[in-house]
Parts: sequence; C-alpha cells; structure tokens
Amino acid sequence: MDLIIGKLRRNFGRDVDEATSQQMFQACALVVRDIISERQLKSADKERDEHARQVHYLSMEFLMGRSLRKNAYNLGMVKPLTQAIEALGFSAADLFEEEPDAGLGNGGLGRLAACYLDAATTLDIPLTGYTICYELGIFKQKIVDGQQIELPDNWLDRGGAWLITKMDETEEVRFGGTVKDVWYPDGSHGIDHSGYTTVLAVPRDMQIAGYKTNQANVLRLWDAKSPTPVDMSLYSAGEYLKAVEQQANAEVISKVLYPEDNHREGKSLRLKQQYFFVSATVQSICRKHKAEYGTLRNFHEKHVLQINDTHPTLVIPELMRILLDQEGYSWEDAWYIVSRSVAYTNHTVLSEALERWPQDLVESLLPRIWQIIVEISNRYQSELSAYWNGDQSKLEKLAIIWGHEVRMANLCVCACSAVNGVSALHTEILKTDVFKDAYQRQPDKFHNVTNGVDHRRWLSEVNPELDALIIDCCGSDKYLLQPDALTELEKFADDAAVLEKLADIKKHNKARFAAWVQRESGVLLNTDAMFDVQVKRLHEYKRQLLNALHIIYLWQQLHANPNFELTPRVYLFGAKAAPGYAVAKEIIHLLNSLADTVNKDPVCKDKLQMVFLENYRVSMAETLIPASELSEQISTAGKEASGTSNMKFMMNGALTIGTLDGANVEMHQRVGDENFFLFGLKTEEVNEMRRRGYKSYEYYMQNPALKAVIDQLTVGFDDGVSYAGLAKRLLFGNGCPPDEYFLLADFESYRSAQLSAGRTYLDPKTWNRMSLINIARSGIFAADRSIRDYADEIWHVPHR
Ligand code: 26W
Repeated sequence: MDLIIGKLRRNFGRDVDEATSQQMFQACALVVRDIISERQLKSADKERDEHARQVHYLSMEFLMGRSLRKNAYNLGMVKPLTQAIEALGFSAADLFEEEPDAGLGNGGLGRLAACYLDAATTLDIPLTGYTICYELGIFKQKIVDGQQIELPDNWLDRGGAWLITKMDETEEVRFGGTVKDVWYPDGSHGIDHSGYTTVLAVPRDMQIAGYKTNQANVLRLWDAKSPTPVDMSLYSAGEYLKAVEQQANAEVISKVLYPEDNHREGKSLRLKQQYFFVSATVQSICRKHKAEYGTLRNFHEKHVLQINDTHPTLVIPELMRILLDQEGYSWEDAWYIVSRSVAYTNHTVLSEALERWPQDLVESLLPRIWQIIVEISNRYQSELSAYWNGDQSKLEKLAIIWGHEVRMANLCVCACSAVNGVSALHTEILKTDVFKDAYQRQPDKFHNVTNGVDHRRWLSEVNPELDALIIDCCGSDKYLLQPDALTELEKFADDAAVLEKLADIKKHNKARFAAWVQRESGVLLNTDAMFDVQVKRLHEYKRQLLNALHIIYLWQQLHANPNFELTPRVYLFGAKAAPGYAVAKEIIHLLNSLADTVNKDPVCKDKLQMVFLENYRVSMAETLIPASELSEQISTAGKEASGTSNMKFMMNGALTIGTLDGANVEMHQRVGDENFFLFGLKTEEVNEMRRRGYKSYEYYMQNPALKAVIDQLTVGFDDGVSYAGLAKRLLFGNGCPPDEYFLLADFESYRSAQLSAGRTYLDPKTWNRMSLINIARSGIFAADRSIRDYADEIWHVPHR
C-alpha cells in the first residue's frame, strides 16, 4: 500500500484522496513493474553467467490485452493488491477495467505470441519477444447504422505505464541510398553504402513475469524516431513543413498496426515496418553477443530466432549482411551461422495471405538486402536444379525470386533449420500441398507444433469459480503447472453434485457477462437461453455467414410454424473486419440488420435472440468465453490453420459445433464423436468437389428451405437493406468461384448438428457431463505443452 501511495506522490504529485482512478491504475502498474524488473535483472545476470542459449521470438504482433491482474496473478499477489486498492478507497474490479487493452495485434497470430511469452517465462526459458511499439493498436470498432466504423486506439497514454524506455540501447536502421563494392589495398572486399536515410529504433521494454518462478523476460517494442528533430536550416528559411517532414517520415513507421489479417497489402510502409523492427532486433542481439563473447562465430550456438509467420523474414538477409559486411565473414561461413539460427512458423495457407514483395520496392528501399536476397536465391536455384535435374516446374514453385517478386515463405523454407505448422492437419497440408516439393527434398526440416493457449489466463484467472472447482475435485492446483493433470477431473463425470456445481458456475458467468453487456450497451440478454458464440476476425473462410444463414432459417421456421422445435438461443457475434475488406463489412451489416429484425419480432420472444457485440477484443473475450455454452468453429475444412479460441472455449466448458479443420481435428479426436457436434465436409472432400467443379446452385435448387434463406438475403430485413450482393456471391461468384467456401454444401449438415446441440441442451445431465469431459481433456491445448514442444524439437533449450 505504501508503495502505491509513494508512486502516486512521486509520479503524479497527488495524494490518494485526490487521485483519479486512472492515476491509481498507473501507480499500481508501476509498483508491479518494479517487482518484475528486479527479477528480470537477476534473470539476465544469471543467463550471462551461464552463457545460456537464448530464444528470440520475432513477431509483428503481440496481442497482450491487459496486464495488471495477470501480472499480479503470476506474482501470486492478486489478493494483497486487491486488498491494498480497496483499503485506499477504490474498487479493484473497476480499477482492472481502467486498463486499456494493449491491442498490438489483429487476432490469432498476435494472441498466440502473447500466450507464448507467458508459457516460456513460466517454463524458465530465456526468451525475448520483439515487435513494433505501435502508437495505435488495432482500431476500435463502432457500429453505426449497422455498419462498422473504425476509430483510433491510442493505448499508450495509460498503457505506457508498463514500458521502460532504454535510450542507451537505441539502434540505427538505414533505408534507401546506393551500395558500391570497394576493394581494399590488401585485396579484401567491402561494401560502401551511401545516401541512405537513418531512422532511430528506441527500445521500450515490457517486463514479463512467469508463474511461480523467479524467471522474468522482456518484450522489446521498437519505437521509430528521427535522428534530426527538426531541420533548423530549413526551419529558419521559413520552410516549416519541410523542416518537420523528415521527422514525420521516420516516426510514421511505428504509428499504426496494419489491420489486415490473412490478406497481404503490399504497401511500402509495411515493408519499412518489417525491416525496421527486424534490423533493430538483429543489431541489438549481435551487439550484446559481441560484448559477451567478443565474436559472432558462435552465434548459432547461443541464439535461435523464431520467425512468426513470414512478416519478419528479412532477419535472414539482415543477419547475413552483418556477418558479411561488418564481420567480414565469407558467404559460406555466414550462411552456416544464419541457417542454423533461424526457424519459421507458418500460420496460414490462404494464398492471398502469403507475402510477396515487388522487386523494385525491395531494391530501392533496401539495396544491400536486395543484393543478398539475389545471391541466396541464385545459390538455391543451383542447388535445386542439381537435385531436380533442372525440372523447371519444381524450380518455379520453389523459387525465392520469381516474376519480379520476392516470395517470403520460400526464402524462409530455404534458410531455416526448422519449419512448422500449427496443428496436425495444417502441418499435413504444408507437407502435401503448400511446401510439397521442399518437404520431399528435406522431410526432416518439417515439424508440427499444435498451438496452445495460456490456460492460467484463459481458465484460472478469467474463471475463478471453475478454477476453485477443479482444485477442489483434484485435491490440488497441480494443473496450473501440469495442465495434463486436468484429466483427474474426469473421475467426476458422473458425480451429480459436481455436474450441478459446473452448471451453477456457468450460470454465474452468464449473469456476470449479461450484466456487463447491459452496462456497456443497454442490451438485455436472455440468460435462460443457450449462449451460442462465434467471436473471431471476420473472414469469409471462417463462415460467419453460414451461422447467419442458419439463424435466418430458424426465424423463417418460427414464422411458418409457431410450434417449431427450437431450444431457446442467444446467438452472440463479435468480429472486426479489415477496413478494406468490403464483403466482410457487408456481412457485419447483415448480422446487424438480422439481429435488429429478430430481436424486435414477437415470434422470437424468449426463443431467439441475436446480438452483435461491438469492438470484440481480448478483455471482452475474458468475460465472454467463461459464459459461453456453444462454441462455433465452423470454417471450411482445410482453411483455418489451427484456431485458438476453440481451445479457450473448450477449457471453459463450452461444447464445440465444428468442422474437421485446424486444431478442431485434435479436439474431436480427444473427446470423441459423443462429446462434439461435428459436421461438414472434410478437407479431402472439399478439394475433390473443387476439382470436379462445385455447383452451389444445385444445393439451392434442391433444398427449398435453403432456397428461401438465400432469397431472403435479396429481400433483406426490417431496415430495407438488400443483401443481394451476398446472395449472388453464393450462387454465381463475382470475380471468384461461386460460394468459394462451400456454405451451401455444408448447410444441411450444419443444420442437423445445430438441432442435435439444441436437443442435447435440454438434457442438462448429458450436457454437463460432456462439458466436464471437454474441460478434463483440454490440458493438451495449454501453451506450456506447445512451448515444451518448441523447446525440445526446434529450439533445443532446457526447460522446467
Ligand atoms: C500480410 C497480411 C497477414 C497478416 C496476418 C497475413 C497473415 C496474417 C496471420 C498469419 C494470420 C493469422 O493470424 N493466422 C492465424 O494464426 C493463428 C495462430 O497460429 C491460427 O490459430 C489461426 O488459425 C490462423 O488463422
């Protein structure tokens, strides 16, 4: 308590009775930060003394969400912190709500990185995360007249309390200019780079605490600054705008997170962001390494650089550049070190998401990097040509530079010692399709590491009653560090008292979430109905539209027949659309039009409710997921690399209605048909139908109920807006194949799985038993398990 009072006085010049809750939050954050900071310094000293091998996790996104309660949890001080806050006259719960989400990510990829920081630290692995210190995180979503509006998310003014700026560790990153070969009198060769623009990279470190360990790690966020604040010569010449232009050009690099998820944009600012954070990171690692060892010759023994999707691929040529140009190593020596230091994780198979950069952009922005990429590409071509006896079709598919573009995934596959997918099915698709030829040549390079989530945050912290029940049943909190211990819960699968307790917990969580929704938006949820939830980025392959089609069907059936069999439902949606993704935005509009219509319709009263939750984000997920009963994981088979919310729902006792896609396959395998609402085409069947020429129109013509649903899109709903565009897309395509994601083909199967879920819900004993089994078998989806896999198979580092 004294520590908090001290922070308030020294940082804000306020006594407790004058402090605003924002100042109070920041004071608490500073106190907690100091504690982690102390530990972090000790961890760093220990690692230096032991010359430990270090993991560096490079990611354009870390979707951290809130940190105050989480850090207090890991430090075992939730109780004392809560008591101190309350003793000072504040509500702890309200104070935790004061913290803005650190929204430095779009969705799955960024949230996964955040979970992995927690797990690696908890497992005593020296791991550092690197990203950009975006001034603006993922946009805030407002719904106005049923449509998405984007607002800036300025998180730093309050969220900045977690960051420690280290000016003395600033790095310089160079863009543009020209490169020339120079030959020195002794016959050696060097590179002269001139005419470039320098941008400063200033590290702002976030301290990461682990659970029940003294280990602490760092997430390093690079902030872009101009080396020249204002050009005084221009300024005095009256050229005010020009004088500040250079500064603006530099600082815009860390201004905003690109909001495109699973879709490449090809903007030059994005390439600048990538090189900026990668170059600063590699320089910083090399600088520390040299201080410790005096040479970079043993770099690969002491470091592994994990490339989180292709966005940080430029670490490969950047590390080559340092070894060649600054250390004077031969190409062979440099390549030996680089190729043993880098590993790549693929997170998507969507072709529109695979990064390719235009040659002229790379060449003009990064002339030296371009030269190095060309050399890597040429050497790879000769190797491949020898291996495939000059088979042009293989060479083309594997090429790093092709059609005046640099293909980042192929560069990663060429250079990395390990390549991994993020679920069993996804890795299989990488091996047999996306990277087929590379796999054939080097099968040992390819690994699977199924994703996992931080179960301490996503179960224990956000669902304290369930945490207590598990501890009570299992006799200890062992599952927190050994997630597999959750299986002990299964002994209670037929224990009526435990199942009832489980149902009570769900009821409380539903009430808590409903109260939150009412406070935030005034909407009253029917807590007696099943909470059926689909929350994730809006993308056609995730098929929010299939869910909507089914709701339209239910609504039409209720009209046709007031006695239509329907288990009361509340359908909850949350989804942000990339601002430039018009179809996704139209689907959001549809969800809102439909929700308005359904909620006002007397036939739906107490049976069917539908809510679009504005601005879905990490902190919303934390209250929503524990309250959820049915988890919608309905992507077209073969498209979702893994999914991670599916795992969070499972841990919190929601049942899944889902396709055999991503990690759903492994979930289904663990709980069996009888504890999962499985439906839909399998990956092979989808591929086969595509090969044969899929005709969605036939499904429309042959199924009158489905036809009525699609026709309703064209007619529209109460607001009079027609969704004929979406109907046309499903039936005829529009610059794309008709119904590219097989909604119509899967509709009947989805409908019957929905019916079965509804019927099962009416039998609470069965439902609760299924729920318990799902929780008990979810341990394998903990991030601790994933990180142990990475540590053993890919990083080769010891762990707890
Ligand atoms: C270049 C634009 C862009 C931006 C983001 C392309 C690709 C991405 C990400 C890789 C997309 C992404 O987040 N993928 C998700 O990764 C999760 C973590 O592995 C998986 O669980 C999801 O299935 C996958 O969609």
